[in-house]
Amino acid sequence: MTMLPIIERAHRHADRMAFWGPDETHSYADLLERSAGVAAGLLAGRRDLDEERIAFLVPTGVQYAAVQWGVWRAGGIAVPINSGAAVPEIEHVLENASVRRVVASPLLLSVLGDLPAKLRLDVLTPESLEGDCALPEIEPARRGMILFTSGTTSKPKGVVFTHAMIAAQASVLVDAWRWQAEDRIPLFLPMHHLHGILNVLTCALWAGAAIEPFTKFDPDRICARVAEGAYSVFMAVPTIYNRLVAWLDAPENKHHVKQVTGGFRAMRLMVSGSAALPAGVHTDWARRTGQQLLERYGMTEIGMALSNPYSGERRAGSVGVPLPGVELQLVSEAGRVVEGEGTVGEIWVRGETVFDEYWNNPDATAHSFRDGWFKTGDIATIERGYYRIMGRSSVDIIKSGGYKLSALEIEAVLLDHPDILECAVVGLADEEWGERVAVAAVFKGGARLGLSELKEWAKARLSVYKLPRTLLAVDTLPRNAMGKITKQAVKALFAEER
Ligand code: MLC
Ligand code: AMP
Repeated sequence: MTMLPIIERAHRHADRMAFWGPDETHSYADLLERSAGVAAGLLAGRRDLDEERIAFLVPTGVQYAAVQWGVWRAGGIAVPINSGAAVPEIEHVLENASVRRVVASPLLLSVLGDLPAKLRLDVLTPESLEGDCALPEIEPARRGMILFTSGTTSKPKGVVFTHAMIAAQASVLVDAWRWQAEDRIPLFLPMHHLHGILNVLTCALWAGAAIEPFTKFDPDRICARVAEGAYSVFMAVPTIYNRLVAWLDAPENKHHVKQVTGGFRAMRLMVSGSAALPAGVHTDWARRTGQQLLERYGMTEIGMALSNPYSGERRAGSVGVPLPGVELQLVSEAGRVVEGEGTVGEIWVRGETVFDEYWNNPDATAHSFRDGWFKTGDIATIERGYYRIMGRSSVDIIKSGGYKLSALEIEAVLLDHPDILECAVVGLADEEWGERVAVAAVFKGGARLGLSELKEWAKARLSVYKLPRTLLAVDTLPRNAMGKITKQAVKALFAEER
């Protein structure tokens, strides 16, 4: 019988610990049993979910993994929901993926707002899903997960993961970064994006390692556990490394710094990714902890593509070389493959880790590929054998706190505000967040709206990380000869203001 590779591997690790926390631990056997129960509960007498999309809203931990695996084992497609999302954002996800059933922990149920009634959803709790039945065979080509990601279209698109893709992405990282069953890792990243779901959760469980779950990144709690030597591997976005540096510098923590830096020093591996790690943070972290952060580059659509080496030079400001099995080329604006060092080009990728389609969006899918290569929109060059990310081809994509945001999505929401006539959203460089969301707005009539008022209004429509952080009232927006708003000129307006 064909069994999903991660399930097959979990059987081999049955007695090992998969999750642990202050009050409870869960073995792989426990996870297998729970996920079989979830699968049986979802099947409810059917033989196979046949790629039914099951959305879920479950806090990080054994229950999250049990629901994800339960959906997989029943033949469904798992659609994780951002527990910090605004109701209209969740509505978009549920409608786009034609979701009819949502598994929600009672504590997170309120996040759905009025959607259960409005969309006639069947809402199930993880605890209610149990049973014992024969589970279907799942072929590698079967689709297993959809992650929604922003891009150059206004609304987020669903990246479809087949089981083959998930297996390829996990196995390449487990090998490259030498995951071992003895590894222990904290998981505090959001569980609706690739970094937390694949690089941490799936890789750890693939390797038979143990995870300590947290519902969010809390530096006090994490540093206390680091000081106790709880972890061997650590993965985070650059904003989190900034936060850790700030924590170590805070006068109130000065008596704990030695133990905490000692805990970091003792780790086997510390990784940074999802956004550019400033070279200064890399060197500062090495000075404080002796750890050379391993920076890598990836994307929801392609998994991890470039990585500094596990053994060998981990260079500050660089993202290393293609991971095994990843084919990568740099392509100039004229569409020619760039050869040699020092010339910039867009990163195009192909290979087993690369996705095939956006859910229910053949146009966006077709637009993203050329001759079988996925066009990432990221610009890079090669310097002394290592790739360096130089920026993005679209000014409408913003990376803030490791989240990818679409300026167009935020603009579309802000334009619904009764006082806003027109607006332009841009990302401004920010030491803490990488970039922060800034909006230049032309108000209607004599209206004058403050930033906090605008944020308060937008909160019901956008996740917290998409909210405007800077607001500039302007009389007109800068336009080119064709009448199109020029975002570079909008950025210049903010620079003048400072
Ligand atoms: C929150 N705040 C922001 C903000 N987000 N301010 C500016 N810009 C942002 N983006 C503000 C809030 O309004 C609040 O302000 C304060 O910060 C704390 O908010 P919070 O929600 O509690 O934030 P916090 O939990 O501290 O979150 C910071 C974070 C989080 C860095 C831990 O953003 C995070 O987990 N990011 C990781 C995202 C991720 O996993 N991306 C991977 C995508 S996959 P106030 O005034 O109310 O205090 C991918 C592929 C790959 O990229 O390669 O990995
Ligand atoms: P997402 O769409 O959320 O998966 O985000 C993927 C994007 O994050 C990529 O297209 C890059 O722009 C960015 N990214 C990921 N890792 C890095 C890195 N190490 N350096 C710079 N940008 C990165």
